[in-house]
Amino acid sequence: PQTIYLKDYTPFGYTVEEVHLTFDLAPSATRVTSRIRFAPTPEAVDKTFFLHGENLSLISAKIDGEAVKPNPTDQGLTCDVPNVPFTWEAEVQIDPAANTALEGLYQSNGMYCTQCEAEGFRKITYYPDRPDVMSVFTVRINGPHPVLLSNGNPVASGDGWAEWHDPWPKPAYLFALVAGELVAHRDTFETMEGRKVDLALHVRAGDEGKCAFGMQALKDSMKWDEDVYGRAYDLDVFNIVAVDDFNMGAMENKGLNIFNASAVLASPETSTDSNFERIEAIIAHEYFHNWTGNRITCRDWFQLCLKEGLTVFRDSQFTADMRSEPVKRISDVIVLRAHQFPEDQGPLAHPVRPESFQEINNFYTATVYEKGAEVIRMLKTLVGDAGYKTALDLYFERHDGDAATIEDWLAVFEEATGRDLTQFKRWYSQAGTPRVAVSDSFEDGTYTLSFAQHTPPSSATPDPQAQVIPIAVGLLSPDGDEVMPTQILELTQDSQSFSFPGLSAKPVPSILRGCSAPVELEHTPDNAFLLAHDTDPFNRWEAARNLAKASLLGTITGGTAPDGGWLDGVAGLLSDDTLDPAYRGYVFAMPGQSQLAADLHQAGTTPDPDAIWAASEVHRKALADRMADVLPDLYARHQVDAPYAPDAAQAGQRALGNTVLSLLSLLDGGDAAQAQFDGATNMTQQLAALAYLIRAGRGDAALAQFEAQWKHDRLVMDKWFGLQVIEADPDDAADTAKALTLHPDFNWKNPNRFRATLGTFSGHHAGFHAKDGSGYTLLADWLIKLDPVNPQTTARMCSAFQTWRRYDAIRQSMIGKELERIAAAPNLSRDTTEMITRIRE
Ligand code: HT7
Ligand code: ZN
Repeated sequence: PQTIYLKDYTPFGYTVEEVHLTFDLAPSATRVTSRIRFAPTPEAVDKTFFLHGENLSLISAKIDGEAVKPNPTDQGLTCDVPNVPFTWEAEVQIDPAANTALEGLYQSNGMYCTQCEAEGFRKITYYPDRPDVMSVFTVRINGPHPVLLSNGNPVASGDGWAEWHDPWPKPAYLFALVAGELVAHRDTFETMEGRKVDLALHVRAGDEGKCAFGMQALKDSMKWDEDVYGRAYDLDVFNIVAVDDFNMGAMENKGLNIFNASAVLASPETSTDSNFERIEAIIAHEYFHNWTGNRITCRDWFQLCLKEGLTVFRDSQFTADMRSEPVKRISDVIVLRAHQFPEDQGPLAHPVRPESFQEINNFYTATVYEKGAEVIRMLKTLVGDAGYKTALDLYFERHDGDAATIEDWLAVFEEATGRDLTQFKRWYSQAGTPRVAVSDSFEDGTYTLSFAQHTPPSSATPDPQAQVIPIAVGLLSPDGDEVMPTQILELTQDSQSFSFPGLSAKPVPSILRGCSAPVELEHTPDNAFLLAHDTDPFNRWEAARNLAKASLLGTITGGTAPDGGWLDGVAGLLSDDTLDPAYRGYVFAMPGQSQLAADLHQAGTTPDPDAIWAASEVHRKALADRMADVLPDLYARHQVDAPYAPDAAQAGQRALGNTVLSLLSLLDGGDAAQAQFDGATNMTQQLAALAYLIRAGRGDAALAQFEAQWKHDRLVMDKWFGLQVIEADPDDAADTAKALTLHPDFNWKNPNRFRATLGTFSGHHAGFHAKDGSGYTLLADWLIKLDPVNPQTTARMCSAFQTWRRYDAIRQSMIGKELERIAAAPNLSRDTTEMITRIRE
């Protein structure tokens, strides 16, 4: 496959003045007619008229009304064109019913929908399918469907047709079309500019009762973007459509967002509190793209973090404002460490702004999204809230309507704040997680903190240079008082020291408060002390986590019993009613098993998945035993009497109540869980109880009951599939997943169901890494089967193998063979070929 390089960027030699598209919908023979006005760019160096096109049957092509014969290439066509403005017309035929890859125009349950990011528009018609080509689209849809939608504002409609016009120039990846039998949940929003916007959430009949929360989240997002960023919505309508078959969470098409049904439909009976929170965040994320992504888009796909990193950062600010800032920060850091750190420390490492790719779909990664958001968070920390606001205002003012770059983005910060960001830019160009070693000394009342940074070299970045690392530090006196509130230290050199004079005793430092940079610390803090006294909620949680980790690693490598200090500290916090219940839920949560494997590997020990599993079980049981006396009362005190609401306060109560129930179940054989399952009136309670019943070895009846109750509901059944896999014992996990693939409702072409079963399985650390290699074979078998049908979802799931070099020689050899088998599959997609090649490197 061809490799595309950032350094080779050249602009397209033509501007696209306007685009008219007509769709005549038919499942296997949709006709797409395009009429596009092109004008040569006078200063263009490259005047090649190349239009992308894939899987299209060209029926006819004309220039200024005259038939032409374009030259086909392997990825589109070229054509001789005049050196003056001209009108290109083409008619193509496509086959949405056969489109199982879910890119371009496809069908889901009989409904037509599109997914064009990143390069799907070229499967709809011939076009310069690149984000720096922006144009105004008018779309006519002919089809016998009651609902016919496209981007922008409705122009006119009649029986069997509708016309839409989007006045905002946009790249083709933001194009969307939906046609089907859908019902709408409607509302309105008045913008700060006084514009009335008609909002609609279009869903399949039967799903109307699951729309209210998503609609409220949309209105909250619209208001928040006005209040916090001064950004108002800019069309008369905003449509969202829920689709069952979708490769990712959702897509921000201009004025017509398309959502995976799982990312928008919610009701208390069918959705957990976590589902509600995720839906609120995704709706906000897609809505925020209207400015960061749509009004200002990316010059090329190397700049993907320009819109994704910024939009993730914005959605995390929104969630922090709507819910709890510390809890949101903790959950973001857990995700960062679980997904981005392994990526940055393994064969798939790449900079936040990659410099080359073969298949861009493979670069919608935790690095581009989550590390991209962390980079913006650091930038805000460094320039301060006021500097950030000035820079963002300038960004929107200067680049509205542009296809911009990271250079443009950094330039507005430099101009707005006067800060030189040359060194900071390395966060965009260097791969790898910096490691920061900490040492300290105390002399004559002066405390000195010394840092040394080091980023392990990788093939993506063989010679990493020092980064600008903002380290948030506070100091506590030995009796637990804060003697220095949080200060930002800027580490810019390989090694650097910072002094704090005027102290009467050696303080206890609280370092990297709020996880102020996406780095790993090499440092042994006084965790028990910080757990008891730190004023920074993030570092207090971190202290609990460090204690848990140390205790677990002791059990795994030395067989030691769970640490009493950890048990006392966590037990104390769990019962401390002055703390937010949601926060206490996180303090209890133990590090994930693959995180422990990463820590062991980092420390030079080969991780043994079975030993990690066993140590985690021992620790859970030890905590349950330690708290046995207080658990029933704690459980009773964290039941919610009020009618269900998915808000942070109730969700926190339920989270803690369920955490307590998980411990109780280890003591009572699952009696309390059975009672909760039997009496549950919402999915959060029902699903948690079901999980603990499975763990207690008495889940069969409840699973059958759950299936009978929910077999009509696709999204709930995804939970049923996933839960059985994740709660299986390591020895049974592969067999459980395999048995589920034989279930009549295992529709493997539906990405949600495939991920619920095999994606969940690859996240079952000890099950996936079973000694006999059965987990590796199972996943490889299914990836080989899925690849010809849906390369994008297959390629994403290959990342389950990215950590393979951590494990023992026998496991590595088994994984190596499976990777080889996948690589040898006939006609393997470009997506999966690139992933497997990089993982094997
Ligand atoms: N911008 C979107 C990214 C995306 C995508 C979404 C759905 C299906 C396929 C996709 N490929 C890329 C989603 C987002 O980040 O907001
Ligand atoms: Zn996004």
